[in-house]
Amino acid sequence: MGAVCCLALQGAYAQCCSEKTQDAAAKPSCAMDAQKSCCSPAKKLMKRLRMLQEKGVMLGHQDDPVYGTTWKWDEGKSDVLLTTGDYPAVMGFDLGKLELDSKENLDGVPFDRMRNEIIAQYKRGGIVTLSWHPWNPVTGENAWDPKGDAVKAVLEGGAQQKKFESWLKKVAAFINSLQTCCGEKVPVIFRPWHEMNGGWFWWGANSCTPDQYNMLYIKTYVTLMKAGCNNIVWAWSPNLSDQKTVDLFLERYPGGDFVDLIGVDIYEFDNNDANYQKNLTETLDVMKAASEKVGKMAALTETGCRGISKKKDWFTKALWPVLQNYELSYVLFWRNAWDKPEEEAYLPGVKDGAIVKDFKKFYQEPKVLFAKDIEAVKPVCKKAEGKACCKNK
Ligand code: BMA
Repeated sequence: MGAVCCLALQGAYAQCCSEKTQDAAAKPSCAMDAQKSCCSPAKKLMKRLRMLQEKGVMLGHQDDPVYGTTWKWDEGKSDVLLTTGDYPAVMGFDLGKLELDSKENLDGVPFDRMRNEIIAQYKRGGIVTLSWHPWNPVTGENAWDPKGDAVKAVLEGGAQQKKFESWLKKVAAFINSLQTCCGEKVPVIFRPWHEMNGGWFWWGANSCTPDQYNMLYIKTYVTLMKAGCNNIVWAWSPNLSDQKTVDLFLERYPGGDFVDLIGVDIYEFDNNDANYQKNLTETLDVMKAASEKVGKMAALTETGCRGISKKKDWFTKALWPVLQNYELSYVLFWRNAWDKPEEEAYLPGVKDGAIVKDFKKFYQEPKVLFAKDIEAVKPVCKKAEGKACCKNK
């Protein structure tokens, strides 16, 4: 990072993101809650994530309660619930198109419905993670348009700076709006600017320098924290890479002040279980070393096997033998896409044959956690224990 910009951003962070300012900015409408909580919702979630990792790895699913490959928008439905009788411990949702004032995200999920599902997941004791595939602010195409030097354009002095700042405000407003009916803020794991080491997104490695990328991430952090988002656990996750070294893994790491959890995205697209296991092992080894180096928790932030409905025992024979060797916070399976069921479905639907049985077996693994396994695991966060409960962050 250019030293001046970095210092300027870190200075802005120091000025506006102290614990005091964050708590003041939160303004919970329920005075009782404000008094009771010694920590921000984000800090409580961090503490909870650490407790949960002692128990095992949480299973997550993108867009779980809003659609599957054979259904969409039904209330109370979920492929994971249908196959196992429980909801996933972690649910993922994507904010793409929020920046355009759309009522629905890029996959057709209405933002009002998303908010309700996030709150419902929180109330059942589950955890939520948010990703964001914003449109290219220069070309007006979607996130997968790497053209236009768009990162430079949104940074200080760039032609799209003002527009981009208004986008960040919309994201902040949505995240701040995640509150229960008594004004308790729902914490979320926010994972912006993911897969930055690939070349497919406008924030990807072919479209900006590491310094520019870091400034993008930090600008996002500072703007959202300034806007009072004290309910964000910040996640950062590159994609599987051919070059598996700790230094390359961390090449675009924005720094420990801005990141709480690191992750990686790894898929099996080629129906080659052995290759997936090799990639998974080698990359999780690198991530483990990276997480020790930077002192952050780690997660498998996206995964899945394309064509899962035709597999027999992928969860227990391909994934678990590798995954069980690592200490991870969660593993998030990507969406069972209603709009492209052949291409994208990563957890079984209820009628999917042999793999349903295998997924049920996976569900029985004591170290694989679903919603009911985690609901009771919550940090005690009384005022008197303020220091103790906040000290880990
Ligand atoms: C991608 C694909 C897209 C989708 C996007 C955001 O990986 O699943 O079809 O639009 O995620 O959910």
